[in-house]
Amino acid sequence: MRLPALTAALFCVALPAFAQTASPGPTLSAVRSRDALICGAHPGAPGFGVLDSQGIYRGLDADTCRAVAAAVLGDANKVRWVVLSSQARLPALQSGQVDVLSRTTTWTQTRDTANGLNFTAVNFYDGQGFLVRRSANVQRARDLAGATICVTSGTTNELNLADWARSNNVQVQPLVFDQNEETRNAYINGRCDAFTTDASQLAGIRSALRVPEEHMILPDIISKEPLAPAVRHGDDQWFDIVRWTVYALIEAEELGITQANVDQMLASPNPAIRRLLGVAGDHGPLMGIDRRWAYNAIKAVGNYGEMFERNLGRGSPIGLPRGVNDLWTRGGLMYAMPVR
Ligand SMILES: N[C@@H](CCC(=O)N[C@@H](CS)C(=O)NCC(=O)O)C(=O)O
Repeated sequence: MRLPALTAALFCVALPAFAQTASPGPTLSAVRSRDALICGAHPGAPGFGVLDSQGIYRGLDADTCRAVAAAVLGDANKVRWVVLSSQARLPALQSGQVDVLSRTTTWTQTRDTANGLNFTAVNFYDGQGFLVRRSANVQRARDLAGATICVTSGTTNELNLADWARSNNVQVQPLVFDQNEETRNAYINGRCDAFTTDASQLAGIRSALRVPEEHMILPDIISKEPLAPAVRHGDDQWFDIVRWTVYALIEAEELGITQANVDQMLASPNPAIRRLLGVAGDHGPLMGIDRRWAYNAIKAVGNYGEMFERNLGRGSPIGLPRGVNDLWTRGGLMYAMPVR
């Protein structure tokens, strides 16, 4: 051990970091040279990623990509959306067709290892549920014995349905479609008794049905679906950038930084706020990006709570409670690692 390191270890003091600026890795270089982020997006999941009536792509996943574009390029509008079906999404990321996949994708061990992906940070804790017609008089999932259940292929939902049926000794008939739109239409046209996917997507699908009140989501949640933006293996710097952008939005909520007050917050004496907003420290340059990375992201999309409320919360057509997606300080699971 060199002497300064030994002294530092003995006296337990932090050594200054010498390399203050990281050089750009392959994905960051590619994003910079094309001056746009390519984001793998959902064909249409209200609240997560869907075109609005003005043709603007909206949702929590959409805003996550905007935040990354703001952090990296200083402009949240520099995103190109590539719409991907459930089947196509992982190959599109693996092959480099997209820089990031922000599309209701569950973090599983197989995807994280064999499929060559890295999940950055959970932006929504979900779980699989069932949508049924009220007229069917089904109250609980176990009442679905003998039912035909619509499900989309290339999702975690197919295996979860089989696992649930097996472990609860319930016989069901899965009806599998490649495109979510087909699954939805099959449900609407009465070809199946229930539609199963992530419960929050079901809430979005329900809200967009002709008469939402005629349908209900059963109270049973049969799986854990931690949804996270993913990047491909092999570019640690890019992995860090996407991960820390998600953390920055969560940390901003915890620190009380909002889209509206972020400019005043630049003058805050709070060291954690100063570091996050790039007033102190080199936290952006340590990832090869601007020191105002988090400021730019928050200014563009707001903090995590604002993103949640706008896209999915009580005031939105989806109407979800924060639940487990609340901050850890309020009993939820949202816990950002510290920027320091
Ligand atoms: N979180 C689950 C499911 C997410 C998902 O992609 N759900 C389907 C069913 S709602 C979907 O969005 N499909 C769109 C499509 O393939 O058109 C996963 O990662 O597999």
